[in-house]
Amino acid sequence: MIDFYGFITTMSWRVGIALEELGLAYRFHSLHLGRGEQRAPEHAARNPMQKVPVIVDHAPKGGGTGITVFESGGIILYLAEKTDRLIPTGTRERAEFWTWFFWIIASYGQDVGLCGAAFHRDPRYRLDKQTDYGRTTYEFFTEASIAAHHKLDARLAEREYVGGREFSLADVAAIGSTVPLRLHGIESLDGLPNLARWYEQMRKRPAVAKGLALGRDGRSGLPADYEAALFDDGWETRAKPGRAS
Ligand SMILES: N[C@@H](CCC(=O)N[C@@H](CS)C(=O)NCC(=O)O)C(=O)O
Repeated sequence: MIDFYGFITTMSWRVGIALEELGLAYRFHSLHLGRGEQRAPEHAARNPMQKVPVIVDHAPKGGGTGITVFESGGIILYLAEKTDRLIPTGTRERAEFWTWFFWIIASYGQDVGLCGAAFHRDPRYRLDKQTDYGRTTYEFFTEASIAAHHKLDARLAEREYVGGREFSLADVAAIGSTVPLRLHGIESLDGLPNLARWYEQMRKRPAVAKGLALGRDGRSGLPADYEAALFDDGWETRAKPGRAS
């Protein structure tokens, strides 16, 4: 059994989706970030960064005492290794996979996440767009996010999936960050056809839907329109019939 500590955030979605894709048994514990539950001493003991997501695996491969892992990229790699799934075999396939997996973790996820966190949720980063500084910074983050989505679209023009020819952990890592696209400067996927195709494919996966639903219990305290944008509610109405397989 795995204890999973998370909230309705892009990094937590990565972990929920990975657990569901891999069919692992877990218990979800929602830590309300707005109420500061991530800073409680028992959580700080699991993650000195006082953030989510975190997992505690009580039945690790090879036995022994429980293993605690934080950092979404590290957690999902741990889970993939535990099950020997979602990472390709073969030197070339793995090299391609690692390249794109770490681009998602270190570049795409950061560029889009900063854009969302900076201007839509975290009061520490809520800048005054009326000032020159606020406007310039807002534009900087939004442009970086839009550019990252275009790079992902270009990648998906050459391969069906982010990490290569097969569905992999790179897709799991990416979809969590892509869902709140309306908060990340992407009003429409019309100019991003490859990303649109992949996005619809991912959203139709049952494990993705289950992972996204974790902790969405109506108690987030977020404004309803913000929460709807966070989950990109109504994405189906944008989907073009027959595009995603
Ligand atoms: N690089 C970390 C980022 C974790 C992170 O920033 N978590 C945020 C939510 S997405 C959090 O817990 N914030 C609470 C806080 O900073 O107080 C990961 O990928 O897990």
